[in-house]
Amino acid sequence: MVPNRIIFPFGAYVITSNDHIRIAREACRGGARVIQYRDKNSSKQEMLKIADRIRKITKEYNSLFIVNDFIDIAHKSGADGVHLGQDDVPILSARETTPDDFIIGFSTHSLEQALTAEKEGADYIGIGPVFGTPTKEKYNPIGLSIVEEVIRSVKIPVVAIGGLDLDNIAELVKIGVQNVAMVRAFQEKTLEKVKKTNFLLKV
Ligand code: 3NM
Repeated sequence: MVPNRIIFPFGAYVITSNDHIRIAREACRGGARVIQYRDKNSSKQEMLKIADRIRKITKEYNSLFIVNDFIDIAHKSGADGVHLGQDDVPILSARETTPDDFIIGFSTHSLEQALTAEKEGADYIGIGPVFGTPTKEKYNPIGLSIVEEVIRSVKIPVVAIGGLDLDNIAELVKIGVQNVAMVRAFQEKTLEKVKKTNFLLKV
């Protein structure tokens, strides 16, 4: 079930890296409806400070704010939800400890995982990596046909991720993709790239 408060389609789903606050601000200005704070380097204390600031920015622009991996940081900063991976807390356990309207997104890498995540109550799923990416090196690319199959097989929003850039969005649009998450592509010229992405996705 898609909660009423999920703004769908997302279009450009912006994942922050390094310069989190600037990216979040520019992304919101450019019209991004979802910002995910993904931070593999900072301490929990630093993360909370950054998350608080991103929360304020996203509120101003009425964009959703999702924290990667950490339910506690999401809670404390008042984020709209969390994004979990296959090795994180299972969806069912996360549901037990979070409010009903808390958004739980889940990373999937196959049709089977996508169907399971939907059954277990994920609000949306990530599917990927579509193409090879240094940002998530250990995963093999799944290719466009699996993404297409997943889009046809689940009812919840599907966010394509991994190795995506403005150059390959047209290929994704052809197979029905409405949401793309990107890390590297949004690091520079964030505002401009968010606008272009949403234009290409027609959202
Ligand atoms: N998750 P870039 S791929 C964070 O397949 C992440 O679940 C993936 O980075 C998944 O846009 C990925 O730089 C990395 O390729 C995406």
